[in-house]
Amino acid sequence: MTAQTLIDTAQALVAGDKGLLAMDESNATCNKRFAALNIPQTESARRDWRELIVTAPGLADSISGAILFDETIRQTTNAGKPFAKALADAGIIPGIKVDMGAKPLAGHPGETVTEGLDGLRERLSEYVGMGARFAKWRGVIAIGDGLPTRACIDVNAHALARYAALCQEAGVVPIVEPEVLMDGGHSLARCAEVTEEVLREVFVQLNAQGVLLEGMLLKPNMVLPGQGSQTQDSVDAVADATVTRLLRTVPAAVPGVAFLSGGQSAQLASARLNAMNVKFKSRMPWALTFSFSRAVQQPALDLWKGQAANVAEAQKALVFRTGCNKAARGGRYDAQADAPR
Ligand code: 5MM
Repeated sequence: MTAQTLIDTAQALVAGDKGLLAMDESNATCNKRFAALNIPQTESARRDWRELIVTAPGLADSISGAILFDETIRQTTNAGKPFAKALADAGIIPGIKVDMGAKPLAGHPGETVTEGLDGLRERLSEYVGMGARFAKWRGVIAIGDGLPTRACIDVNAHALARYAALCQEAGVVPIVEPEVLMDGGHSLARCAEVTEEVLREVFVQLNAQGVLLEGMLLKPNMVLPGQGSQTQDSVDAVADATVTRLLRTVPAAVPGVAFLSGGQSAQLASARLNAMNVKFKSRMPWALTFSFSRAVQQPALDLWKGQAANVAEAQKALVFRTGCNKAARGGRYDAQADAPR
């Protein structure tokens, strides 16, 4: 596998004002979202939901790649076509979440380290055989009293870099996702400080492991005040803080930065992405796009409710949201025309 293959895939994932669709919820997370809407928490219901997404008419107009979960990449449409093939046939690059989840970090209460490096080389080879061309691994950093610790930042950055190197060895573009959580009452400034420290360490480790920066994508959090903070800063303040920290830490060789949504409302996530692209387009060396899960899926899930009769309406809502984010990437999102926040 040549470096050029990695570069070509990474470029294709950020081409044409499109973004990525994160549909890689583990069964536990997917079931939690279903339970809130009284949708049965079964493999069959999860398959139905993923079929609704993958077959949504027009999805490929705004989505370049979709991240699947292990269960999903082994499932098929009702017509018997593997989901990865259905995506590829629609012009969407199939990807796969390969981490095995964030587990308690020994000796560090309230912190986690993401596991899944053991056997990853073999798993990547199997996923490549199923059509995956890119992958994702999420490290989780919490802000709190005395948190995050350096130990937590270091182990998660190290694991992200080892994962990324293994992906590139397999010809798979790694999406490197260090998520600083928005849980808590911290300020925007504190999130900015932690996000910068985390990103700095992630790129130290990526360089130490020899990861080809041109053949990867970064999936960070936006810099936000904690959900419980009294002060909820303006869209412009979030845009300024986020891009300032990214410009300080993310090398220009990285082709794209694709945000996670992290629990923001669908409309705020779009408005903030739009503001960044409006204000900073000429200063950013990388494409600035989206890799949202909740901020694109939730409105559609609320409409679907597990009912076949609601599929078409839910698909429209999903494609409407991905379209809003495509517009935001191009700095053309019309917040007034979108639903109230
Ligand atoms: C889809 O959720 C992913 C994590 O799932 P698990 O916790 O079940 O393993 C997550 O990595 C997601 O891809 C990103 O955080 C983006 O999702 P949001 O909802 O933050 O945009």
